[in-house]
Amino acid sequence: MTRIAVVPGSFDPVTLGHLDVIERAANLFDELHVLVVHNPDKSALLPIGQRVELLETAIAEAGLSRNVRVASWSVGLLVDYCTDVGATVLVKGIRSQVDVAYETPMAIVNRNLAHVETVFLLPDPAHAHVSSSLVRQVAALGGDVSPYVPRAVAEYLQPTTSRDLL
Ligand code: COD
Repeated sequence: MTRIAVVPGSFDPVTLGHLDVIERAANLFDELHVLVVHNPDKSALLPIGQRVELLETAIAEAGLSRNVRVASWSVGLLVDYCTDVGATVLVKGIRSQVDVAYETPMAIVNRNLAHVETVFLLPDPAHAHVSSSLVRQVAALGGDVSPYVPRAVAEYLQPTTSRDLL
């Protein structure tokens, strides 16, 4: 049986923390779908299409394209996407008790709705403090985001700075 999992997120933008979770999940499952979902609780920086493009580039550059694909989802429940593609597992990264409190009710509801299990992965300590909101804030204030994001994201957010480093 092919084990298919989904890593959902806002990915606004994708960070090295996300990429670490994607890489480790790709080693656990036969097929991994990285799904860009609009989170109505957050104000967006990048359009969904741009987030997908940056994820595709970052995943290709990390050598993960063999069993990882990127998609977006804007209609209906997250578990509807899982059912559509035959995925039985959602993978989420857990950085803190705040993430546990946010993710636990969703994990229970998703199991009740569609028998989709949620697997929590602990972060690499090197990236545990990284979040998209931190990256958006550093970028907005003119700081260097390259320690926190894949190359393509740094170049997209700060093209001049990235060129200067070459
Ligand atoms: N290290 C490890 N993991 C990380 C890191 C890091 N540095 N940064 C982020 N993560 C994890 C997050 O904990 C999360 O699991 C994932 O990566 C994505 O993070 P974000 O910030 O890009 O995305 P979120 O938190 O805004 O998630 C958006 C979702 C839409 C995925 C979420 O809100 C969700 O699951 N919604 C459910 C929609 C639904 O169907 N609801 C009804 C039933 S519950």
